[in-house]
Parts: sequence; C-alpha cells; structure tokens
Amino acid sequence: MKNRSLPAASAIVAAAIVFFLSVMALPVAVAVVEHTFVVSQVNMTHLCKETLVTVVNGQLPGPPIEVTEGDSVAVHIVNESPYNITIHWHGVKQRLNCWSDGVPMITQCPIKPNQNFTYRFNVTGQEGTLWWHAHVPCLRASLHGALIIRPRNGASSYPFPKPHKEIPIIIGEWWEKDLSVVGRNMRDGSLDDDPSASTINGKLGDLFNCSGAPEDGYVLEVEPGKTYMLRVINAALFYEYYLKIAGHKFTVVAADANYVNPYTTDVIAVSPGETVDAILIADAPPGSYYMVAQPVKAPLPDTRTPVYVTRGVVQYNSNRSYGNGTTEQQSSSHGANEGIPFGDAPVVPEMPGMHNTVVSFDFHGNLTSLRHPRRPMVPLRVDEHLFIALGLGMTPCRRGQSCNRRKGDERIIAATMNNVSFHLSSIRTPILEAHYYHTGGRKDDGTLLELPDRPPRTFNFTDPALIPEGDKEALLEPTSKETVARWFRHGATVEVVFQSTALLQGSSNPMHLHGHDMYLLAQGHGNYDAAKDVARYNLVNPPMKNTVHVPNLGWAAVRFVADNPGVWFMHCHYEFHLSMGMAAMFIVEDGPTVGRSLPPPPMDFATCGNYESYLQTKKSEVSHVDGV
Ligand SMILES: *[C@@H]1O[C@H](CO)[C@@H](O)[C@H](O)[C@H]1NC(C)=O
Ligand SMILES: *[C@@H]1O[C@H](CO)[C@@H](O)[C@H](O)[C@H]1NC(C)=O
Ligand SMILES: *[C@@H]1O[C@H](CO)[C@@H](O)[C@H](O)[C@H]1NC(C)=O
Ligand SMILES: *[C@@H]1O[C@H](CO)[C@@H](O)[C@H](O)[C@H]1NC(C)=O
Ligand SMILES: *[C@@H]1O[C@H](CO)[C@@H](O)[C@H](O)[C@H]1NC(C)=O
Ligand SMILES: *[C@@H]1O[C@H](CO)[C@@H](O)[C@H](O)[C@H]1NC(C)=O
Ligand SMILES: *[C@@H]1O[C@H](CO)[C@@H](O)[C@H](O)[C@H]1NC(C)=O
Ligand SMILES: *[C@@H]1O[C@H](CO)[C@@H](O)[C@H](O)[C@H]1NC(C)=O
Ligand SMILES: *[C@@H]1O[C@H](CO)[C@@H](O)[C@H](O)[C@H]1NC(C)=O
Ligand SMILES: *[C@@H]1O[C@H](CO)[C@@H](O)[C@H](O)[C@H]1NC(C)=O
Ligand SMILES: [Cu+2]
Repeated sequence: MKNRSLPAASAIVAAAIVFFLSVMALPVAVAVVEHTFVVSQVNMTHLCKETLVTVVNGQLPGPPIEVTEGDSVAVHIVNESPYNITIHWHGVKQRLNCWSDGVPMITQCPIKPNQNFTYRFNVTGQEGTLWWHAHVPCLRASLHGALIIRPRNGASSYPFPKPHKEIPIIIGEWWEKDLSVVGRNMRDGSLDDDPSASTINGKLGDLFNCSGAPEDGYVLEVEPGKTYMLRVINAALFYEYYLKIAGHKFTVVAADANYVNPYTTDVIAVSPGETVDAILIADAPPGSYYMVAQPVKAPLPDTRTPVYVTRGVVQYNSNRSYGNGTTEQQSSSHGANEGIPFGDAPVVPEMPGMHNTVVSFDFHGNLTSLRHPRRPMVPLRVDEHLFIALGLGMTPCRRGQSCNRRKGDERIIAATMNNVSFHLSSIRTPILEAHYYHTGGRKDDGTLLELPDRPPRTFNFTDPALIPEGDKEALLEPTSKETVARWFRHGATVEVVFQSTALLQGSSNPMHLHGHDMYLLAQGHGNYDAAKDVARYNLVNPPMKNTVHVPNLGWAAVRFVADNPGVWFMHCHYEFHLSMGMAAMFIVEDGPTVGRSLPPPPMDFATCGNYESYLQTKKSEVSHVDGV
C-alpha cells in the first residue's frame, strides 16, 4: 500500500459565513463544505491477489461528502493517477451550473494526470442520498462515494422519526482486471470482462475466500430497539441488486434524494445509479443476521455470466443495557435472551430467484412521492414527446479498432437509442463550451446529429425471438455511431417513454438524466401502448428520480421540465451499455432572462489546451462542520 500523508484529506474546515438577507432580515447560515480528493493508485489485496486500484484518498469506497441542504461545496481534485479523470456529482441538479457536472468533453476537459481541478456547486432544494463517481469508462467501479444531504433544519425535520444512526450501504464490485483496459474493451464491443466479486461498503464478505480463509464482510452493529437509516447506493457497473436482511423489514422513505411515502418491504431493489433510503428497526430477537446483496439477471435466455452474491452481517450489540446508564459487556458465546444465541451462524435470508425481475418491478411500482413543501406539481401539459427504444446493434469495424467480436472481424456490438449509438468524435473543445460560445453544439449548425424522436421503424420491441442472432434480428441490427443530441426550448415539458427491447439481449436499463429529476409516471411489461397506458399514468404523486429503472422487456414513462440550461448527458447507467453508446446529450436552451440563462464558465475553468496556465484560485473558503 502506498504510504503517504493526505493533504487535509476530506477535511471539513470549521466556521460558517452568515449572510443577512436584507429582505427577510433573518440570519441564514450558508456554509462551504470543502474537500480535497487525491486520486491515486494503491495496492489492495483480496482473494489472495494484490491488485492496483485507482481510488480517492486511499479509500474504497471513497470519502463521503456530508452537507446540509443549501450548502456550497468545493472539492479540490488532485489527480495523481495515470488517467484523465472527471468526477460527476450524481443527482445534484446543478442549476445554472452545468460547468460542474463532470462529464469529459461534454461539460469539461478531463483532468489530466498531475493536474488539479476544483468543482464548486450548491446543493439546493434536495435532501437525501446521492453519490459521486468518476465519469470515465469503468473507473467509477473504484472511484465513488456517498453524497449525503441533510435537512436545513436538522434531523428533526425528517418526515419520519429521527433515526438513531445513518449508515451508507454502498453496493459495488471488486475488479482484479485493469479497469481502463476493461473500459476500452467495452467500447470496442467486448462483453467478456467480469468483476471478481461484489462488495458491500468495499468488503467482499464470507462468500469469498483466500485459500479458504473468508474475506472480511461488512458488519452493521445495532442496538436492540433502535432505528437505523440505511442510505443504499448501487455503485456497481453491471447489475441491479436485491438487498435483504434476514428477519427484518425495511421502510423505504426516499429514493434518489426525493422523499417517498413510507413503503414497507423485506427486499430493496436498487439499480446502478439509483439510491434508496430505508429505515431498519432492530426489532428482531438479538442475534446476527446476514445482509445479502444479490445481482438480478435478465430473464432466460440470458447472455451474461457469472454473478456474485455478497453479504455482510447485522450484529445485535451483545452488551446488556440496564437502562440506568450501565452497560455490561457480554461474551459473544454467551446465550442471549430468547432468539439466536450469540456465536451461532447468522440467519440467512431467503432471496428471490436469480432471474426474478418481478420483485424489482413491484418495488419500483410501489414508490410514490411524499407530499412535501418542496414537491412540485406534475406538469400536465406536455410540449415534447419522445419514444426512445433501447437496444443493441452492430456497426462496421473501423480501421485500427480491435474488433474481436462476432462473425470474424467485420462488426462490433453497439448500444443504441432509436438506432443511433452515441460516440464523441475526437473533438478539442467540450460540447458545452462550444455551445456556450456558439462555435458548435447548436441545433442546425451541422456539428451534431439530432436524436430521432422515435425509432425509424416500429417492430415488436419485446419479442424474445430477437434476443439470439438470427434472421429476425439481422434486419434490425445495423446501426451507426454518431454524436447525438436533442435540443429543448427552455421551460419545455418533455415526456419520454423509454422502451427496453429484446435486441440481442433482454436486459433492463437504468436511464440517468443529468441536471434534472424525472417524474416516473408509469412502467409496464411488454410494448408501450399509448392507447391504454396513458390512462395508467400517476399524475398525482409519481416518484421523482434521476435514474429510472426501465424494466426488462418493458417500458417506463417519465416527464421532466427542461428548465436548466446546459448540455446534459442522458444515458444508461449500466457501464457496458454506456461505453457501447446508449447515451445522448439533452441540450436545454437559455431562458429569456439572465437569471434563466447559463452563466459564463467559472473564472478558473480550464480549457483543454492550457492546463499549464491553469490558475488555482485561492479564494478564502470558509466552511463549517456539517450538522446543526
Ligand atoms: C503495488 O505492488 C507492486 C508489486 O508488489 C509494486 O511493484 C508497486 O510499486 C506497488 N504500487 C504501489 C502504488 O504501491
Ligand atoms: C487525456 O486527454 C488528452 C486530451 O485532453 C489526451 O490527449 C490524452 O491522450 C489523454 N490521456 C490519457 C492517459 O488518456
Ligand atoms: C495540486 O494540488 C496539490 C495539493 O494542494 C499541490 O501540492 C500541487 O502543487 C497542485 N498541482 C498543480 C499542478 O497545481
Ligand atoms: C452558490 O450560492 C451562492 C450564494 O447564493 C452564490 O453566490 C454562488 O454563485 C452559487 N454558486 C454556484 C456554483 O451556483
Ligand atoms: C476459496 O475456497 C475454495 C474452496 O476451498 C477454493 O477452491 C478457492 O480456490 C478459494 N479461493 C481463493 C481465491 O483462494
Ligand atoms: C445499574 O443496574 C445494574 C443491574 O442492576 C447494577 O449492577 C449497576 O450497578 C447499576 N448502575 C448504576 C450506575 O446504578
Ligand atoms: C459494549 O461494551 C464495551 C465495554 O463497555 C464497549 O467497549 C463496546 O463499544 C460496547 N459495544 C457496543 C456495540 O456498544
Ligand atoms: C407493490 O408490491 C406488491 C407486492 O409487494 C405487488 O403485489 C403490487 O403489484 C405492487 N404495486 C405496484 C403498483 O407495482
Ligand atoms: C410480440 O411478441 C410476443 C412474443 O412472441 C408476443 O407475445 C406478442 O403478442 C407480440 N406483440 C405484438 C404486438 O405483435
Ligand atoms: C439503423 O441505422 C442504420 C445506419 O444508418 C441503417 O442502415 C438501418 O437501416 C437503420 N435501421 C432501421 C431499422 O431503420
Ligand atoms: Cu442500458
């Protein structure tokens, strides 16, 4: 392990600026939460093997960022890795601040090795769990962490009883392969790389071993009767996961940093990019219980193997509390009250079948947004309708590309939206910068292709006969790589129906939109049919999501208001789909006033050519320790 001291790593410097808003004549404390993220490579050992991994501040998962709603955040990135890096603040709305969205060559030049960059953004009008991750092919598998937003008025203003403790539960993967190579392979259509294990909070758990010695697992210690808020994040590249704890139920209270009506369930379904906040009450007989995260596979015939289940343990505190301030430590082999004696093997939960996608469908279908002062009304009038078919296709192999896929060397797999596969050609200026300065990225200037509003041809999208290569599928497989964008007038209400298809696979698609939350109006199995499905829209309290899990061989209908000017990436959060092109840019035009238009880039914003002259601003940042 590389031994170095970290410069003020994840320090939240104390102090608070107090702004006196003349209008309200009330003091409102606004704070700057400041972090330094050193991106570097360290050796970590799992499964008997030392592996070089790229991490932030030597940690996997990376450091959490904890803020209070309304705070300003400044994160100084020090790139000591050999890779070009950007960090995306997943789910942060970045109002009028697209410059800090962290998508390479779309919103900024990547941070080169041995360079620094500072992200500045405000976290306004959002509460709950989000996360941050590198937006570089595959490297997000080891470059990620939680972003926790607490209410301005303290934990007492949660719309549920204040939990005893709040615990991030980050589901991830352990990769022994070089992730930068895996990223290149995926871009070139190879699906042959797999992780070596799944993880909970970076731990592989006892289903994995080194020469028979089990790997450490994550342990959540609980006190009987107490309430815990689990902030569940799926940071994995490949799979949706089911999370269960033997002998316990969850009450889901938020998803994607939006409160939901409390929903009690014994299983949480969380797709890559999604977050779920759930209350766990330690109300089972004291003992130990496995917490299991199991990947969800597409229905058979499924193309991807293998899958890895991981587990940790919920361990009841074995100390006996006398209720008079005295706790007595008990030996762990000592029999407890009723229930499971300590020291026995933890109780194992019964998991859904590996290919059972119904549990996920029900979970997502049961989320409704909580009535909350900040909950906006669902827009009823729709200005733009898009129908986006998600699938795979084939493009001709380009010269110089390693086309080791299918039928010799002629074609490679691509992932598509309406028969176009996203590809950023070698540009020197990020799209957002070109768009802002009118040197490109504008509608009709010929630099980008417009994403079609619907697929070029209607077919039976969910016919399983399209999954294997064959005559039926062959007609639909040719596709092309383009730099695709769809422009929206400022303030337009956009309805998008995402249709998962059976083209060469039957997988679900967690669709993520940057800079906006989407109202998830409805989901369904099979082909979307407006004639009957519009009637099923929830226009009263649909959940608001930044990542919408589009069911396997099914669809999801969403609406959003395009009122945040900028160039926003919209893509599948399965890394292989994203790398293969299941993406597009949603470009929201400026509004009629300065206050509704994208401001110029920050003073210290680097352009791709002049990193050398990049100025590290030394603004006096004043911060506070978060928590009221
Ligand atoms: C990782 O381990 C390898 C082999 O032991 C060693 O050569 C390398 O210097 C180490 N790298 C770091 C960053 O510690
Ligand atoms: C990093 O990006 C620059 C362009 O900004 C490119 O020239 C260079 O090859 C990239 N380096 C790596 C290691 O990918
Ligand atoms: C980047 O930041 C680190 C830590 O603050 C500093 O030591 C280093 O000189 C900076 N590098 C550049 C190129 O500005
Ligand atoms: C954050 O909020 C402060 C105070 O309202 C404002 O001055 C600043 O410009 C905002 N920063 C960003 C990046 O939006
Ligand atoms: C884990 O244990 C099994 C069975 O004992 C063994 O076959 C396997 O090699 C072990 N894995 C590692 C990485 O040592
Ligand atoms: C609390 O109760 C226990 C059990 O009755 C007793 O042993 C202990 O001394 C008490 N502690 C105090 C501080 O009263
Ligand atoms: C149990 O009691 C011991 C000794 O008082 C203490 O060190 C330990 O932290 C306690 N465990 C928990 C989970 O509270
Ligand atoms: C909610 O979940 C239950 C099973 O727990 C299921 O029967 C029901 O159909 C789900 N509701 C929706 C709207 O999906
Ligand atoms: C699509 O294909 C499925 C499976 O073969 C079939 O059940 C369904 O009826 C077809 N739908 C249409 C509209 O043809
Ligand atoms: C998809 O696009 C490719 C390349 O432009 C074209 O050859 C093919 O006909 C299109 N497919 C359909 C179904 O329109
Ligand atoms: Cu996808």
